[in-house]
Amino acid sequence: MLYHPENIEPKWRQKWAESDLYKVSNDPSKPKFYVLDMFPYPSGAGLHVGHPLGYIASDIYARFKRLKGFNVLHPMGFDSFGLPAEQYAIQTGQHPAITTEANISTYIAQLEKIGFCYDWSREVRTSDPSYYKWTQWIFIQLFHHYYDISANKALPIHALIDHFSTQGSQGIKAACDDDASVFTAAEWNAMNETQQQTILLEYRLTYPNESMVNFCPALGMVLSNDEIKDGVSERGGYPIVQKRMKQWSMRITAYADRLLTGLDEVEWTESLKDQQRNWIGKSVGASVKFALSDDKNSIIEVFTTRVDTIYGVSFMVIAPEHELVAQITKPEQKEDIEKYQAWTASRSEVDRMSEVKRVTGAFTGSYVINPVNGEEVPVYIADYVLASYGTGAVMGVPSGDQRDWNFATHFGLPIIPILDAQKDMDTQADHTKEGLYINSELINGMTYKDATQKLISWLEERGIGRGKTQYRMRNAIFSRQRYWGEPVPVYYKNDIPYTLPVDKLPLLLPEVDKYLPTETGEPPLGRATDWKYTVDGVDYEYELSTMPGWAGSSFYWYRYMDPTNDQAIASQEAIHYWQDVDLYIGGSEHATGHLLYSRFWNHFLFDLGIATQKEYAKKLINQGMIQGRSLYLYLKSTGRRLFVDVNLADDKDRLSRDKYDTMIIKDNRFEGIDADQEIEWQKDEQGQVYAQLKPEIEKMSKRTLNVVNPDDMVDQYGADCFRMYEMFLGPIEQAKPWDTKGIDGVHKFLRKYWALFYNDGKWAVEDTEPTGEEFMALHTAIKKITEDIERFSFNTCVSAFMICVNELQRLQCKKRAILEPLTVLLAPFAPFITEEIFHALGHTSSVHRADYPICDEKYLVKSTIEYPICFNGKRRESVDFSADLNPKQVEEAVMSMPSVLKYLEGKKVNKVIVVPKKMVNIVVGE
Ligand code: ANZ
Repeated sequence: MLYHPENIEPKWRQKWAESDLYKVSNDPSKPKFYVLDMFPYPSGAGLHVGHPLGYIASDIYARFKRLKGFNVLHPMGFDSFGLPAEQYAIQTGQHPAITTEANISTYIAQLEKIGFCYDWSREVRTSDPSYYKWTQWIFIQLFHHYYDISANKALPIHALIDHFSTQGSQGIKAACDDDASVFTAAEWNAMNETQQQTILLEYRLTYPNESMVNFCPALGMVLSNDEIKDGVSERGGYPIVQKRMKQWSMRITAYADRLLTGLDEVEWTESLKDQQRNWIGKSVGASVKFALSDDKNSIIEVFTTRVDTIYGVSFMVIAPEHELVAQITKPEQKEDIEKYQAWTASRSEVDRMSEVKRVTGAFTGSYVINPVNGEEVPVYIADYVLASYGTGAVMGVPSGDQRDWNFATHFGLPIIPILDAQKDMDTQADHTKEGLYINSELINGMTYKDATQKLISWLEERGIGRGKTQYRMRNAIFSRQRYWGEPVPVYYKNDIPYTLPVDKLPLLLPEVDKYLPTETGEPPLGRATDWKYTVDGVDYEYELSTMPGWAGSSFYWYRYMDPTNDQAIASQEAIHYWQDVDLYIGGSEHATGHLLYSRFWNHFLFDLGIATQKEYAKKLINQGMIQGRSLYLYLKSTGRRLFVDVNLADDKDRLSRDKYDTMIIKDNRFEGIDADQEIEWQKDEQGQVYAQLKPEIEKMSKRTLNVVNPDDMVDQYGADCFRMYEMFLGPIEQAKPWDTKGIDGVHKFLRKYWALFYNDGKWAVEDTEPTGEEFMALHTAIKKITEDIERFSFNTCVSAFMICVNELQRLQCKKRAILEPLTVLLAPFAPFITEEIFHALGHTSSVHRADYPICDEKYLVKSTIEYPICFNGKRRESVDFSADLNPKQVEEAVMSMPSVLKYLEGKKVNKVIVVPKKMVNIVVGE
C-alpha cells in the first residue's frame, strides 16, 4: 500500500470532529498548560502560507504537552472587528457582519485542513455581542476606577469621592490630568453634579478629552504615529491633518511603572522587552522653573534629566508650539519667529526627532533667569524640542549635551565647562557624569549623585523645582470614528458622559443606512435612527465613536477559559485553574501595540481581583515572517513597475503591451523564461528591450500578488507534509522566504516512514525483539526531538526524524517495539499519517491520546566498539567487540582470531597492547 494523504486526511479530520477528540474540559485533576496563538483578523484574502507558521509551532507544542499528560488549552478565535470589512462595506453596501462571517468560514476551513488540535467549542469572536458585552463591561469598570498611587493599584472611584468630600483635592496621590483641579472639601460639597463629574473625569482610568490627533479625512479616522508612513496613512496613502478632537483616552500611563517592572517577570526576548521599555520611556529627572527677566510672574518650566548641569545653562529652547511663544516674542523678532513656526508646522514629529546635523531655530528676544545663579539666558524656539514631551521646554547646556553644543556653536552662545574633567578640553560637549563640579557654586567639588540630590532639594525647598519622573508613553486614544467596532457604552447628560448599567449590556451596534460619517461629520453611528438611551421617558444621546481594534484583543485569553459564560468574563474557577498563558506565539509587529495594551488591561483586571497573575503571558515567541517571492515587471517606456501574479494561470492574450497591469504568470515561468533569474525579457519590433522581469523577496501580501495559499500546498502534498515543511524551513523566530524547492524532501521522508511498515505493499510489522542498533536509532531520536521541542527548535526535530527513519530503513527494521513509539513521537508533527498507522498497528484509540515515549539512556551507549587491529602500529583489520569486554578479554579474543593467528605464523609476539575502547597493537619480532 502506498502513502496517499488525500485518502487519509479527510477521514481523520471527520473522525476527530465526530469524537470531539480535541475537546478540552477544565479538569483540575490534571496539570494545566495553556498554549495561545495571537488570534487573526479574518481578512478577505484568507490565510497565506506565512500565517500558519506560528500556529503549526504552537500546535506541535500543544500536542506534545498533551501526550506528556497535561490538560492543554489550545484555542483559536477571531479578532473580527476592523477596518477592511468596513472599507468593503463602504464600497459594496454589504454589512460588515456578513463579510466577516464569510471570511471566518474560509479561515476555519483553511485551518481545519492543516489539522490543528483546536477545541472549536471554545472559539471566540470579538465582534460577537456575547463577547463584546465583556469588552464594554471592562470599559465601564475602567470608567469607575482611578489609580491610587499610594495603594499602587486601581481603586473604585467612590474612594476618591469620599476623599474629596472630606478633604478636597488635598493629599490625593492619584494618576490624573496634569492640570487637575485644586479645591477644598467645602468647595467640592457645594458643587453641582456636572461640576463634580467634570472633576472626576480628570482621574477616571478612561475619560474623554480634547487632544491634537492625526486625522485622516479620507479614512475618516484618527491614526496613531505608527500608522503613518512618510506623512501619509500607511493604509491607502491618504493625507493626514492635525486636528483637535474629543477622544476617549485610556490612562495607561498610570500603569507605566508596573508595565516596566512586570517585564522582569516574563520570559520574552530581550529585544522585545527593550522595545517595550523604550516605548514606555521612563526618564528620571527634575522640572525647574525659570522666570522671564522682564516679567517675573511668567514662568517657563523645563524638564531635565541632568539637573546637575544647571550651572552650564547658556540658553533656553522652547517648542515652536509652546503656549508662551506669542507672549514672549519681542516685536522685532516677530517676523522671524512666525516664519520659523510656519516651517515647523510642515514637519512631522519623526523628521524633527531624527534631524541631527542641521541646526535651526529662532530667537524670541526674551531672556529667562537661571534660578541657581541669577544669570540671564536667551530664549529660542527650535523644532528639536517637542511640545508633547516633558514641559516642551529645555535648558540648553552646551557642555553637557551634543545637540545643545551644536546649537550654541551655531548661534554663538557661551559654552561653560562644569566638570573638572572638562577644564582642559576646548569646547566639545561631554555627556559624562564623571568628574567633580566646577563653576557651580552650590555643588562645586561634588560627584554626580550628590550634586543631583543637593540641587533637587535646594529647588524643592524654594518651590522652584522638583524631582520628576517623565514617561515618553502617552495615554492611549481609545475612540475611532468608525462603524465596525464595539459601541462605547456611554450616554451623555448635560455633556457629561455616564456609563450604561451593566445589566443593559451588550449595547448592540445599531443598523445604519451607510457606513460613512454623517453630513455633519458625526461618526457613522450618528446615522442610526431611534438610537437613544431612554431613562424615565427622557432620551439621551449615545457616544457615537466605537472602540479601537485593540479593545477586543486585550483580554481574549480569559474568554477561551469559559467562552459561554454570560455572568462574568470567565468564572473564577476557570481562571484559577488556567491562570495564565504558558506559551504565547505571535508576530513581532505586536511588540508595542497589543502586547502593551493587553498587559495594561491585565494589570487592571488583576487589581479588580479577576486575574490571578499580573502578567498573563509567561513565555512569548515571535515567529519570523515568511516572505513571498514577488515578480515585478519593469516597463522601460514609462518607468512603471507592475506586480506580476505568481499564482494565476497563464494567459497569453493579456500580453499585449498596453495590458500589463493584469499580466499573469504560471509556475514562475513565462514563455519558457525562468523567473528565478533576473532577465531581459520583452523586445519590441526594433529589438529594443521594453520590459524586464525581476523577482524580489518581500512580505507576503495580497497587494504584491505574491501570496501562496496553504490550501494548494495541502491539496498537493497533504497537511502532514505542509506542517513539517513549514517547520523545516528554519528556526521559528527567523524570517525566511517561502520556497517550495525542498518540499519534495519532506514528502519523501513521509513516504519512507510509511514504507517502514510495509514489505512489497503488504503490512509487515513484526513483534520480535529489536537489536541494539534499532533501539539506539529510536532512543537517539526520542532524546534529541524531545529536547528540541522543549527549546522550540522545530526545524532540527524534522532533521532528527529524517535521520532516524533513514537509519531504520537501512536496518530494515519492521519491529513494533521501535515503530510504535516512533509513531507517537511523530504524532505532534504529522497528526494524520501517524493516526492512520497507529490504527493499523491495532489500536482503537487515538495516537493523540497515547503516552509520550520515554528515552532510555541505556540504549544510547554503543553496545559494541570497533577495535582496529595493528601489527607494529600498522592497521591490518578491525573487529567489533562487545563494549563490556575488559582489556584482558579483548586480548584473548584477538589472539584467538584465525586471521591474527595466520598472520603471526612464524613470528614472535613481543607484546600485545590493548588501549581500552580504542585499539589493539601487537608488537612482533622475527
Ligand atoms: C539639560 C541637559 C543637560 C539634558 C545634559 C540632557 C543632557 P530623555 O532621557 O529622553 O527623557 N528634553 C527635555 N524635554 C524635551 C523636549 N520636549 N524635546 C526635546 N528634548 C527635551 O531626555 C530628557 C532630556 O532631553 C532633558 O534633559 C532635556 O535636555 C531634553 F547634559 O536638560 B536635558
